[in-house]
Parts: sequence; structure tokens; C-alpha cells
Amino acid sequence: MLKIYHSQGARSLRVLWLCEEMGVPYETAEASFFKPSEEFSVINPLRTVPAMQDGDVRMIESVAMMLYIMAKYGPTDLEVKPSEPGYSDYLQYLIFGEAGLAAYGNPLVATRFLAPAEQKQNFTADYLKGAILKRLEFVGERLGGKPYVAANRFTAADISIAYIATGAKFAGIEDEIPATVKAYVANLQQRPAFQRAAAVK
Ligand SMILES: N[C@@H](CCC(=O)N[C@@H](CS)C(=O)NCC(=O)O)C(=O)O
Repeated sequence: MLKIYHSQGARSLRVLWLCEEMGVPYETAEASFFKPSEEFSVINPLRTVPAMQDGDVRMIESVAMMLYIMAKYGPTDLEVKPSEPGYSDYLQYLIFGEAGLAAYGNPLVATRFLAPAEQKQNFTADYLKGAILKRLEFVGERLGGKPYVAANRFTAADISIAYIATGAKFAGIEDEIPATVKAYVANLQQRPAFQRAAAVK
């Protein structure tokens, strides 16, 4: 069975949500980057969350885990095939959710919680915040009121993008998320699979 090293509110949420949508069984193990267990440190020496073990397979990138699970435990409509309209959007937003959005949040979160008081407000933190909000405006414009970012249906790309709403809380910018994106995420979060995944401690 898939073992997902998870911490509530971390990017492991993407992987749990995907598994819940697909009906793929999984178990979780606690993954704390502040107090990592020995087991977690062995699975992921970087101690970033999530990590995943599937037999001999070990992975430490949430979007790559999603691609792996869909390919290995699918087929699933959460994936868009190259022959379908919307394939390029699907690929773009699946990757953009991490590389274009959430990745900018890590140094912002670290600055907020770990930086000395006199370094909490600095050029870099302001730049990162601006970069995330600018990219969220872009997503909102791209959505144009539609409920999904690609292929006119719910896909893994939506799971990837929607994580930013959770990450934004840690970054202290949740109130600044554009209304269009807030509405998009709120709609996705109504899904029972999201609610089951978000409830996992
Ligand atoms: N690109 C990685 C990022 C993983 C990541 O940075 N996770 C955060 C928690 S959501 C973390 O572990 N931060 C602690 C750190 O960067 O040391 C992924 O998508 O899995």
C-alpha cells in the first residue's frame, strides 16, 4: 500500500486528495520538518513534506507523486491525455501549481516564522508576496469564472493549483488572494474527497 509521509496543511494534501478522488488506498505516517522521525529522515533526507513509499519506490516531489499514482493506479479522468483538447493547459497548470506558485511560498513562510524580527520585512519577502499574488491574478484571469483550469473538467491540475490556498495561510497572505481564485478554490474544496483528505491528521 502507498505510504504517504504527511503533515496537515503541507503539500501532502495534494497526494491525499488525489488518492481520495481515485479511491486508491493509502496509509499515512507523520512527517514533521521541525521534529523529523528517524524513519522520515531516512525516506527523505531533505525532510520536506511530502515523501512517499510504494514498495521499493521512494519519492519526494508532490506533483511527481501525483503523476506516478495516476499512471500506476489509473486510468483516471483526473489526467488529460495528449489527444484531448486542454492537454497543454493541464500540463502547464499541473506544474505551475508548484513551480509557479507554491515554491515562491517557502522562503516567505521561513521569513515569517524563522527570521529574526528585524529581517521579517525585507525586499525579498515583499518580492515573493508580490510574485505569488501576481501569478494568482493570472490564474484568475485565465479561469475567467470557469470552475476548472484545464479541459473543462476537474483534473489533477486543479489539485496542484488549489494547494496555494492552504499554503497562503502559512505565508500570511490568505486575505490577499484575488476573489476569483478564492471562489474557484472554495468550490473545489466542497468536494468530499478534498474534505476527507484535509481531515487527515
Ligand atoms: N517541491 C516540493 C516542495 C516540498 C516542500 O517544500 N514542502 C514544505 C511543506 S508544504 C516543506 O517541507 N518545507 C520545509 C522546508 O522547506 O524545509 C513538493 O512539491 O513536494
